[in-house]
Amino acid sequence: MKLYVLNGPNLNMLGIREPDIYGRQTLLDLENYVRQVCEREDIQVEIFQSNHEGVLVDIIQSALGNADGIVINPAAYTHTSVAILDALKAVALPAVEVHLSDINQREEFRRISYPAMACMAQVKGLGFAGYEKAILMLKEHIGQKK
Ligand code: CA2
Repeated sequence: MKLYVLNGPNLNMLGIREPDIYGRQTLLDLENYVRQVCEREDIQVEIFQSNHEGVLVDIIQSALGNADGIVINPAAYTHTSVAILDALKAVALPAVEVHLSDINQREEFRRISYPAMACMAQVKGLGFAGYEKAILMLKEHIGQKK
């Protein structure tokens, strides 16, 4: 089983700014956490971060034939990107959307998610543990289908 884990714009700033919302750990810490979870669960993983919508679309498209599922934190593109929604629909792989913060408890504009419309679940407000939850959900889902 192989998963793609994608992080969207500004998540490379983790641990550098806004620690009250996003904590003090860095993107590298998050990537190491995800690798550790996947190793424990015997899952292959490729991890990406981009600040560019088109690059995220390209990565999602490249998952077709290369991955069994996608964990995605589209960051701010969550609330704007029909392109990311369409890419997820196009590849039709099982996907779970993750947010470090609880987007329902923040500004009104963060309540809408376009990519979530193509995802089997949305996990929010659990910090790094949300990525573990998403990985385990996908493992169970994909395992059932194989
Ligand atoms: O809670 C999440 O994971 C978000 O996807 C994070 C996005 C935000 O736009 C979404 O509404 C919710 C923002 C990522 C920016 O991350 C930063 C980290 C440190 C400093 C500044 C930004």
